[in-house]
Amino acid sequence: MPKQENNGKIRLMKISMQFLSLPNAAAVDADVLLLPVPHEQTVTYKPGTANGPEAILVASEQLEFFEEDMAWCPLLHMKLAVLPAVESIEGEPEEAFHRRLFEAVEQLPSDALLIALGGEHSITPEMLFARLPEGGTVVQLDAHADLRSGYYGSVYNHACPMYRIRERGYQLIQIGIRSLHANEAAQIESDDGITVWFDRALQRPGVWLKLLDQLASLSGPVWLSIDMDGFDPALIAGVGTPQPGGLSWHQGLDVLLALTENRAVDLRNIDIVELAPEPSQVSEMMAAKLVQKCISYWGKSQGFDQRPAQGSQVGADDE
Ligand SMILES: [Mn+2]
Repeated sequence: MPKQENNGKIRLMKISMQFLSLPNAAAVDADVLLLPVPHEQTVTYKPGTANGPEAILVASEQLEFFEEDMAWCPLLHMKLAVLPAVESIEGEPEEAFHRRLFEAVEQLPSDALLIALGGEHSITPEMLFARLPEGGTVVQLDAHADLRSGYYGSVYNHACPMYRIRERGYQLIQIGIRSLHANEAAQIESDDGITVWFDRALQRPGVWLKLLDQLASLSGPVWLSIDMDGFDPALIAGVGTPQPGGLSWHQGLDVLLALTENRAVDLRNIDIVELAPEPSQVSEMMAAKLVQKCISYWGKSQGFDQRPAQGSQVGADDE
């Protein structure tokens, strides 16, 4: 059984986790792959992101099979697999963990929708490098720019992933930013490969519409990286480094919809990171429902609703 050191406490992730309590398809047959990455090494404020993936999967037991926006049961037509978690091993150097994460993701079937569940935001770069080696655009929902070149002595810190991504030449669109270092602001200013939509500016309807226009005009491979602290902490208190302000639930869904409705965009990769479960359990429910929206919007855009009902939900008790 995998185990991990979490601020002195060893915890175990159940070997077999499920989404919506449904049986897991074989990875090679799956249309949707959920990859738990309960990695928490560089926490700077509130601990708990290592418990994020399990909390999301447990919360998913409470979701309906029917997804109301697209008015269908996505998993009646799609097969889903929750993959074995990629977890750090006690005493493992950071670099070795990130290499293992790259290798685990590199071998996954490339035509399925991958949704990685964090864990802290430091997990994004290696997964991106493995899935989109030819380049592409990263759309990042986040309170923080995450553009530091290093933090507390490590390039693998959760304050650094977008710096590492820019270093490799991926285009970057940042949405909801409201906390950054002066050096990060200077990089945004000087780097043509970064478009930033600051949270405060997005409060003006005209600016929000301009953002949606940009998403509608994108093309090519896109990685959607959702740091849950991009949302308003009044909606989701369970994040590692909360900041006031932030996107509403519906704004977040509008970003997802703009990308899945855009025929020129290839969106097969999403991460949902930095969830730190909390006593009300509202935060983990929001993340679980967001996973369901990702599956539903993407699946509908790919025409899965026209396919025979042979998905994971077949035979499941729906009462
Ligand atoms: Mn982040």
